[in-house]
Amino acid sequence: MNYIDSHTEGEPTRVIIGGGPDLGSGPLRDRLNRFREKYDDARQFAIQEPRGHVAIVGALLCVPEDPRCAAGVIFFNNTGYLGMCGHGTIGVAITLAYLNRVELGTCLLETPVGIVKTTLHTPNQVSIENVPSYRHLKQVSLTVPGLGTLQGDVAWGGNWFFLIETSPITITSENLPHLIEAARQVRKELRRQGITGANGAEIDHIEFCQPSESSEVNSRNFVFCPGGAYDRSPCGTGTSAKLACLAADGKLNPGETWVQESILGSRFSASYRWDEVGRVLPTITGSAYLCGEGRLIQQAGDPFPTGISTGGFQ
Ligand code: PYC
Repeated sequence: MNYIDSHTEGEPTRVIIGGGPDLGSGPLRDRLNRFREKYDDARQFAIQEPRGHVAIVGALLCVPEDPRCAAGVIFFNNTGYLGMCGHGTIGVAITLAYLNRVELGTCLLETPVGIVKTTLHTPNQVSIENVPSYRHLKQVSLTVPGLGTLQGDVAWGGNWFFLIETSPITITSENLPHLIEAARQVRKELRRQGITGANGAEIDHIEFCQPSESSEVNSRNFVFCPGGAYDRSPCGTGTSAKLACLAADGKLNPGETWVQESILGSRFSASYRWDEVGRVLPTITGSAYLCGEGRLIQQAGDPFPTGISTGGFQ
């Protein structure tokens, strides 16, 4: 399996450019289901230790169904599949440019949850116009053992998020173990109390926010991902969900810039426009850098042919 690695504002993406499963044709959502049902070994092989690690998001390039798109892409991680991935889309865009499959300027990418417009400003800096995003539930009260009662919004930004405006724990790298544990407890309580996204969808990403120390930044976040990793970047889909909440509260106007900082201090700048049915169309700008290229192999007799599962880490 051939891959190219990059990181977007610190968050890794592994683009599978050859030797991945052949998922056939048809809507990407169906191909994602085929990936999950028939070829999950390939996901594990590409992402799990020792070939990968918990923080990598994989991106399988596919032939798009819509001929306007430069590529189709299915995102996955150490425990499963993602509808969309903002940092990953930025990583895919710079990888396609490196492969000379796209030029600087605008191109479309097809994902299982819709078409995403990407604009390569330079070989490293990319804007993406994400799928329509919206707030589903406002200020849900959630009592979490050890943390008390927290208020959070449920919003869609290409994945489902529970967003807590005032983080229960200060967002610093030193506090990572506490932040991870707190987010895990929040997710557990959401599941236990049956709080979901639309149509019963599981809320699998938790986002804590707090003001930034920098006057150029609007907010700092910590995002806990489904497989137990935290996002090193400010999270593209998480920033989209955040914009949807700000827009719904009238706290950010269309076209105004919102600078979102990650726990590492890396930044996305973001803005939105309304779509025709009152959802926000977020544009997220960030930078990605290539950091590896290679071939994953499996030797006969390997006792861990598809790697080591970190599923229990949740
Ligand atoms: O950037 O959307 C994102 C993302 C989702 C999970 C990790 N990164």
